[in-house]
Amino acid sequence: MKTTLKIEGMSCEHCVHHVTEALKGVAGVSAATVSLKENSAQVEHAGTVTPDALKAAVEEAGYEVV
Ligand SMILES: [Cu+2]
Repeated sequence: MKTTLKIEGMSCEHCVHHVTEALKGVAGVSAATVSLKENSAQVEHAGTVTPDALKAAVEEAGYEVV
């Protein structure tokens, strides 16, 4: 499955890395591509992963999902 998240609060490549690692840390996530330019993340994941779990991971890393 693929989910696109809109993320607020990223300002540099360090943030991108932080968010990418947070998303990859969610069990069932196989890939995460984060764009600073578009303030978004494309996440590939198993059907067991809920959008709420992805949102929680991003928020735990200190960023906002909108
Ligand atoms: Cu940053």
